[in-house]
Amino acid sequence: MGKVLGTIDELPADYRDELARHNATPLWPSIRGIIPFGMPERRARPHIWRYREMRPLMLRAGELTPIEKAERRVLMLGNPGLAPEPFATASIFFGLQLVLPGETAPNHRHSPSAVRIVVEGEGGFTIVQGERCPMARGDLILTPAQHWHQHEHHGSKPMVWVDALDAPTVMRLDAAYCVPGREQSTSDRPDASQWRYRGAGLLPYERLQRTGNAYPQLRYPWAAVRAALADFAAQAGRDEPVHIAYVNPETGEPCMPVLGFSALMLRPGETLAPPRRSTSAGFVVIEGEGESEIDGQTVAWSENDLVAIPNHAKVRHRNGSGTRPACLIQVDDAPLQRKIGIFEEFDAARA
Ligand code: GTQ
Ligand code: FE2
Repeated sequence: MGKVLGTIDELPADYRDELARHNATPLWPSIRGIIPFGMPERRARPHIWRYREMRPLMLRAGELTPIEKAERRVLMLGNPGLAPEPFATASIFFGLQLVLPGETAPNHRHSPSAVRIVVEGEGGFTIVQGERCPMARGDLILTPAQHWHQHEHHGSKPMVWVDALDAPTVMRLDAAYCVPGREQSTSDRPDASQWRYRGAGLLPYERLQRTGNAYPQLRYPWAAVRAALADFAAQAGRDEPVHIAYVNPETGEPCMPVLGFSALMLRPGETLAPPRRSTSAGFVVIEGEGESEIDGQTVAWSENDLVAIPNHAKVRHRNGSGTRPACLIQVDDAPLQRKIGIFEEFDAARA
C-alpha cells in the first residue's frame, strides 16, 4: 500500500506506440481504476422513477407507437450514473411495459432472463412455454433464458408491468440474442402455482425424484405472498425483518440464476437498516409509502415507484405510515454474486 505507481507518461513514446500497435496496455498506471482499494468504483447512483411521472409517458407511448412497430412497448429505466447504458444498476435492467386491451406482443425467446412484476391492470397473460400465466397486480412471472414467451391482453384497461432482466450481465458476456417464434399453442390448465405448487412445504410426490426442470413454477401470485407476509409479520419480533425470498419450490434455491427476488414488508412505523451488501438492488413499491436513505440520499416513494440501489450502498428504509404496512418487491444480484463467490454483508461496525 502507498507505493507510488508508474504513470503512462513516464513511459517512452516509442514504447507506448509499439504497445498500441500490438493491442497491449500496461496495467500498472490504471490498476487502481480496475481494482480499487477498499470499495468498488461505483458508477450507478441511488435513483427513483416515480410512477406518477412515468405513467403518462407510458400511455403516450401507447398513442405514439402501435404494438406492431414496437414488438415490446417498453420504456427502459436508465440510472443517470450509468448513461448511456439504459440500465437501472450495473446488473439490473428495469423496463416499464405497456400492453393495451386487445394487443398481443409476439412470441420469442432470448438468452437474457426476464421477470415481470405487475403494477397496473388485469386481464393480461404472459404465455411461457405453453403455460398461461394470468397477470394481476403484484404477481411475479418468470420468463427464464430461452423460454418461449408472448403477452396478450383481454381486459379493458391498460396493463403495465415492470420487466426485470439480467440483460446487463448477458450483454457484458457478448451473449445476448433473440429468436422469433410462431404463436404458441397453450394449455387450458391453470399455471403451476395454482395446483402443482399450491403452497409452501407441499410438492407433487413424484417431484421427490427431481425432474431437473430448473423452473417448475413460473408464477408467484401476489395474493399468496401478501398473505405470507401478513402472517410472518404477526409473529416476527420487531428486530426480525419481514422478508421473504422467491425460490424454486423443488430446491429452495433462488428462483432465477442471476437476479434474486424477494418481498419485504415494513410494518407500520418500522425503520429497517439491513447490513450493507456487495450486491446492487432495486425495488418496486407494491403497497404503501415511505422513504429510503441510500448512501445519505433520501428518496420518498409511494405505490408503483421504482428505486435503484447501487452496490455496497448503505440503506435505511422507513415506512411513512404509523397505521398501514408498506410492501416492496426487491430485485438484487445476490444469486450471481454468491455463485462467483463475491457476495458479502458488512456489519454495522464496518459500514
Ligand atoms: O416482454 O419479452 O423489457 O424481450 C425487454 C425485452 C421485455 C419481453 C423487455 C423483452 C421483453
Ligand atoms: Fe422477451
